[in-house]
Amino acid sequence: MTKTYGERATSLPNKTAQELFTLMERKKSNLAVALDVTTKQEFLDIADKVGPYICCLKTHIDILEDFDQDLIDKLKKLQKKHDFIIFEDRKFADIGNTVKHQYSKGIYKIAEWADIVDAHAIPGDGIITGLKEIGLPLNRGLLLLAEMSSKGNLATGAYTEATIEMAKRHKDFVIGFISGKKFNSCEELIIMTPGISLDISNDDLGQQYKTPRNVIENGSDIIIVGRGIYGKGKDAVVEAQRYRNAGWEAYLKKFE
Ligand code: S5P
Repeated sequence: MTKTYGERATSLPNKTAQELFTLMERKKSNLAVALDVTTKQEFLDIADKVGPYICCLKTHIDILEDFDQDLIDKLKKLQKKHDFIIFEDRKFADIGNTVKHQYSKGIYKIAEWADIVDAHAIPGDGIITGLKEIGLPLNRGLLLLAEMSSKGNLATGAYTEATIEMAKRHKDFVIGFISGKKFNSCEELIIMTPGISLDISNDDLGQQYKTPRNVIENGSDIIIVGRGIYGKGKDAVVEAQRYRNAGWEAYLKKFE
């Protein structure tokens, strides 16, 4: 039988994962916004607008041209105001010792403010062990990229299978996957899916889009939407509501 987000929250070992599923149920939202803008002003403005409708704000902190500590302070205030999880989409991909530093040091100090980060499985288990040393004491969570949305990507077949096995060996810290579908052998893990649009099927740089309905039917838990919400000529509030409703209706359909 399909479990609700709230029911699943109680059985998850990781605190961030529990919090995420609890707040999804509370806010009735499975929408994550991918906030890929390059100035602080735009970033904070859109985050404040979409905040009421999202369960998660996904960042690429290194694309901001005027990044500073004030941005992080303001982001944390918005997180308190609107109640969402912060996911820094850093896509770590190096040996354990290097990713440990990338996660905790440098100018971004990601571990201090991001509840969730993600990593490629390509370096092997050491990448998880390294990130875990920093993240687990802070109750953070990690997603592995088991699949990608872009045309011609190599995260398929045996690579995807090996990524799933790697996640299963680190269930205290790995809370789920970036992928387009649920995997049978680990149904409790969270599936977050990018490449979502209600209007178009691709961009001109290899991105491929599916609808919220498509991916939630395939077992996705959270839809990640970027330009569909704040792209040129869009009203971010209107679009956030539209995607939030589409995501939530697709989720409710599973119980009919
Ligand atoms: O396979 C992937 C994985 C990720 S995390 N494909 C993706 O598009 N992403 C991210 O999702 C990407 O980095 C971007 O931040 C977001 C999609 O943005 P959109 O504007 O195409 O919706």
